[in-house]
Amino acid sequence: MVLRSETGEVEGVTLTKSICSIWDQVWNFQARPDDLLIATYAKAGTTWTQETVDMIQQNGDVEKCRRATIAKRHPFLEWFIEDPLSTPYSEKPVMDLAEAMPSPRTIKTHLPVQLVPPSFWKQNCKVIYVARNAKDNLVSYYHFHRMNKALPDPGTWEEFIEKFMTGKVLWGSWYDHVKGWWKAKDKHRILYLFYEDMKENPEQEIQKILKFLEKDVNQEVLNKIVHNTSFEIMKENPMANYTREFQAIMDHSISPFMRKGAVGDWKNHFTVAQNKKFDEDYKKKMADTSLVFRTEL
Ligand code: PPS
Repeated sequence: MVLRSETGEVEGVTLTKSICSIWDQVWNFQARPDDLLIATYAKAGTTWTQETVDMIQQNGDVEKCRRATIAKRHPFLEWFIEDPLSTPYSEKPVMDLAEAMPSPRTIKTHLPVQLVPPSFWKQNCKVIYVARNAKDNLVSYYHFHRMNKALPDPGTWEEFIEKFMTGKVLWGSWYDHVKGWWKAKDKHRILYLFYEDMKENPEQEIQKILKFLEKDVNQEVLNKIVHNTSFEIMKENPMANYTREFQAIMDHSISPFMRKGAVGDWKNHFTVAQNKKFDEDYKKKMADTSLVFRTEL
């Protein structure tokens, strides 16, 4: 039986107790110059971007991309992975895996920019950041908390909206996260992408990633990447849809990891009153940024 995680804080940012317990190790992680970091607020399109990047790195070879699950292909910096040698269920830091991995590595993180291990900046690593509009991000996060027992209990939908607005959720405030990374892109090698753009015009966004990674593919390969990173294909891909591992903690019958993959699903969740309150609060929290999101296409 897996218990829901307790939380702690690092510099005011809510993280799981487990992450807090290995924080020194996370902070001192040694990045390499050719590491690529994929950074997101949780549920903003991480897995989608990971699969896209891997398809690019493997030059569109689907079989190569299915060599391992997405969690094994790209270590999740601050997280834990099931220890296959242990019964009952136990976990070990993913970092152990990352450290043993040959270069070039692609690493996933949900850390806000100020908590990214300094070695990534020292090594001038490239980072792809993906942001998703707050309302869809919140809806996706709520359903993920319901199905993933490694996360704290979300409470009711109403309660979860409140937690999200106050930033008392894992990886902290969505508002600070997207704004912090937006600012950082002027100082570091960061490609800042939006989930909504990826949905509207995947080919165009893949082209941006190609350019950023200084890679080139022909039109046939590009078409293949667009096809294989579509929601419909990824939903059925066991190497990308999280059905191959974390079975003790993720219950896809409550809500699948690949849930809807849409822009605007928030409309099916927010009441008129909730929406009004959220918008008013949003305006205040986002008044100090030039960052603009689309909540529908
Ligand atoms: S995690 O756990 O933080 O790594 O989750 P993450 O991958 O960031 O986000 C999961 C949401 O992304 C949707 N998704 C996609 N949308 C469109 N196209 C593709 N290919 C795709 N792959 C994953 C996934 O369905 C989750 O969103 P929701 O809204 O819950 O469906």
